[in-house]
Amino acid sequence: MTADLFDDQSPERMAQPMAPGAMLLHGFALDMQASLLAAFEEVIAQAPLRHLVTPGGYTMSVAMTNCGALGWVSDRRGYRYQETDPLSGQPWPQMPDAWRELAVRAATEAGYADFKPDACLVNSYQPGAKLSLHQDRDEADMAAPIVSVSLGLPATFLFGTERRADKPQRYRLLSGDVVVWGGASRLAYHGIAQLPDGGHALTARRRINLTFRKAV
Ligand code: MD3
Ligand code: FE
Repeated sequence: MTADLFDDQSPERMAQPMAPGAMLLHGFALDMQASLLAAFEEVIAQAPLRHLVTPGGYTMSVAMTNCGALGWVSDRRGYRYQETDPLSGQPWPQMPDAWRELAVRAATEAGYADFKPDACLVNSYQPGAKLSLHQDRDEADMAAPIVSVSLGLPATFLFGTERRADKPQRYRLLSGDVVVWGGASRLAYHGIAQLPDGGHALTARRRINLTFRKAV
């Protein structure tokens, strides 16, 4: 038994290819969870979590907010990125440096050099919340990947293909997992299955997901 068994080749820190262009970095953010969550509290103090309404008139079960130069919003008029929080009319909170640095490191690890995220969509799931299968196609530059960081309660991630009808694969995402989606996976349909009840030492009855994007 040697110490290097527990370095970055150990199962806890394994890089798992999910599909061409998509990489699951198990536990990549494990040792940063507490500081990431402290910054989360600062972000939501400035731009509170809220349940957006879809263009079709449904209220989303996932609560959302943003930080960075741009934020993703939905309302009866459509989906878009904008520079201000519609609740306050003010710019979104700054993206915490530690968040941006983590996202850039993960993108680099997955083979995407020079990732320059300008938006971070923050999703908060309580038990019962889900995110139906969808594509992320509101970003201008589809060459840039999306990086997601999972914190708190585990979730089942549904990962399909570019065709909505294809049956999605299921992956368990745990607190501290980071996923990078780009290339051939950038326009894959994906979603989160309804969150089961549970408790987590750091987030209680909640799953937080940070998604880093290059919106413009
Ligand atoms: C795969 N969020 O915010 S993150 C979203 O866990 C979103 O909150 C989910 O889907 C969550 O849009 C999943 C993972 C994710 C984000 C973007 C993707 C997966 C993706 C874009 C293309 C393919
Ligand atoms: Fe998405």
